Amino acid sequence: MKKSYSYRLYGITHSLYTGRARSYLIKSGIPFRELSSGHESFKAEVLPESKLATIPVLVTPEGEVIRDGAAIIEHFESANGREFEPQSAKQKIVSTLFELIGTSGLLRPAMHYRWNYLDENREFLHYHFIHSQPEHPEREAKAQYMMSKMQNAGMLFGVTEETMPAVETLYLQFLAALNQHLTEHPYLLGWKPSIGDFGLIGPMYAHLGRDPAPLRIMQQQAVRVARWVERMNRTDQDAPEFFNPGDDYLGDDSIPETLVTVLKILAEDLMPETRAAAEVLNQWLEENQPEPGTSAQGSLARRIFGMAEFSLHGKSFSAAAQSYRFVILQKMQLQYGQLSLAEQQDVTQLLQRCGLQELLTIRLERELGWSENQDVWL
Ligand SMILES: N[C@@H](CCC(=O)N[C@@H](CS)C(=O)NCC(=O)O)C(=O)O
Repeated sequence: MKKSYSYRLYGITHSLYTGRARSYLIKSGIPFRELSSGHESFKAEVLPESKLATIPVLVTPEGEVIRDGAAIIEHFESANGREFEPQSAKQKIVSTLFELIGTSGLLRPAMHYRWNYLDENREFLHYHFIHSQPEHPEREAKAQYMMSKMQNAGMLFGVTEETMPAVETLYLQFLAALNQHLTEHPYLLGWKPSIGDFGLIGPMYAHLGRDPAPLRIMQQQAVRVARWVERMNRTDQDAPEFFNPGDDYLGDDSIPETLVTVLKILAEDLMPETRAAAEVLNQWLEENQPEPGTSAQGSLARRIFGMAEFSLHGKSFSAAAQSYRFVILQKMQLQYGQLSLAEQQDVTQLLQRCGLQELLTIRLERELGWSENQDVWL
């Protein structure tokens, strides 16, 4: 019998942002068929509605076109009682924090371990890039073009000969700490995945947990993280190594010390980069005064607001400042604003311990909104 898939997910296996939406659909038990954005229908039917040529894009059985991983997840979460959003204060904020880390904070190692290890990764990447294109005479040339376009975009995240050792040290420290955290629980916040797990799986699946060189590192140095990556792409809980499993987030709004350690490491570049990116964007806003409703997000590397300059481990970094970081940060700050005073105090204390408290106050001069599948300036 032919199975019918009611949802269509336009994406590709090696795409970072597709990994977030795909994992959510899998964990939610939503039947879908994944189609490459190289399909004719992507240009003909999807693009006029999705507006930007990014993936993932979801087409619902009713024909609604939803672009952006967060919007795809929100489409289901708003209808299912927020199944994957922890309800207690600290866990809710930490979940959104990992959405920020997954969609912005880890782009640098994700790009580095894909594009600066080409001896190991080249054949694997070539397979994926060529098979994102339908068969036609220019297929090879198009694949080469896309590969060099993405490689160049990868350079914009600040990895140079000079900074590479710092990027690797930080990533390996993070990997070891996350591995340690996953000793006690199968997911970030306990026994089921959260919005934060879905954010984090973006870079950890397509790039860092799948491309040959970083996959090797993950399997050899962080087997629990490698298992979490597998787990995030299975419908069931997939935690047979835990002999007394629960089925919910941890009780009492608990944030394990092991997760605090992970966040402290991530704070090392998340904080200076976010601070510097906010300065760049605020400067751009002042100089450009975009009309309310204007699109705030171009496709990767095409809308450059400027380079965020910051230092880390004594090295100078220069990385493209992007608006998406502030889309998620704004969401986190809104969630914080809705907490009671006592809950806000709890969260502030936690973020202080992680070196992340400034995330509560760094703001752009203009808010970001969502209209017709795009992030817009309000
Ligand atoms: N904010 C979007 C970003 C999507 C995105 O940038 N996707 C990448 C692939 S992983 C893409 O389509 N890049 C092509 C381009 O920007 O031209 C989301 O979360 O879905």
